[in-house]
Amino acid sequence: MRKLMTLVLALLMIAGAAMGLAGCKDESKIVRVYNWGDYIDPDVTKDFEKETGYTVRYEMYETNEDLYTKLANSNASYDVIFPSDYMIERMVAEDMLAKIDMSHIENLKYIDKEFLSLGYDPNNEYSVPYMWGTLGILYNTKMVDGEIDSWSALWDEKYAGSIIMMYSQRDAIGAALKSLGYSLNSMDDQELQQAKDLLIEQSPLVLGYFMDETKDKMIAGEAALALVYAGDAVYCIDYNEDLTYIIPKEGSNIFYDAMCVPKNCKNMEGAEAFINFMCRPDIAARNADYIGYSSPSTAAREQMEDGNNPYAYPDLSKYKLEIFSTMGEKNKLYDVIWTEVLAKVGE
Ligand code: N2P
Repeated sequence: MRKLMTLVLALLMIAGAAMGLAGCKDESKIVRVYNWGDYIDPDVTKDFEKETGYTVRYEMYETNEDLYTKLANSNASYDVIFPSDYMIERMVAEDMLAKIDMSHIENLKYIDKEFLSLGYDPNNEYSVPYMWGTLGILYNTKMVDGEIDSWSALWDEKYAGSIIMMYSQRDAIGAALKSLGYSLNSMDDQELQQAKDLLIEQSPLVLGYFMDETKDKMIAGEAALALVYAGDAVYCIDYNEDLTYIIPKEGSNIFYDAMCVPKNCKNMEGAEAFINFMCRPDIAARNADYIGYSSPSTAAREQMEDGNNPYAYPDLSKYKLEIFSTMGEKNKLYDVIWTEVLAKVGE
């Protein structure tokens, strides 16, 4: 009996050791990536794993503010994140990002110079451009009377229940500010108050505030108009030819999303390998073709099926476009306005 028990114990120990080995991967071979939803060709991460031997742990967020909150208020650690311009500016100011050794990003040479050293990272130390785009209105030409060219369409009572707003505070408040003729970066309390009132006034007309679900709803014809990023418009128009996209005449936002490394990353080498891979023209081309957003790499665009899509690559000189900058002291006011607006939509 004792012999049998010794054997069982020995077997248990071997099994335990094997499980331990399987459960505990070499940390230096793991790259933790935190990206927006629907913002990559999933096969690209698989190819990265095959080519480099790294394992990608991939998680997604919906907005810049969700990303910020996760990083600022939890112990979560990621190696690569994808904030937009104004959020990069805020994270640099709050010492949340690590400098990237750009000499390790060999494929940075394929990124067009005009996308480097922009205002949010003037010395090009913290960010590597990923995608860019504009904010505008996607609408269904069969559900809307005539052509639309103004933000006011999102406040038109004719379309009550058929208007989708974006679940993103800067974009929603930005659309309201622009339709009032103000800057997207207004720090004026009264202007911000008016923008809030305008969103509250609009709330009975709104089908909902959505992010990635907007695409399915617009493709299915469930709403007539939606506040979207151009990349999502490109994706939807591909599936439903009744849809079209405009940048309103009052002006709008142009955004730049880039790859960054949080200060508490655990694998800088893996982060650099991932970022470098994403800049390789064939990989950048596959990503941009898959998601519909605009690539900052001419070398990638030359390899794309949709590298000259008119909605993704408009003549920018025709539009009044502003880049978001961080709000500093006014970030709290934005949060308050946002909570009040969302509470009204739920009513
Ligand atoms: C993709 C979101 C893209 C982010 N679902 C635009 N800044």
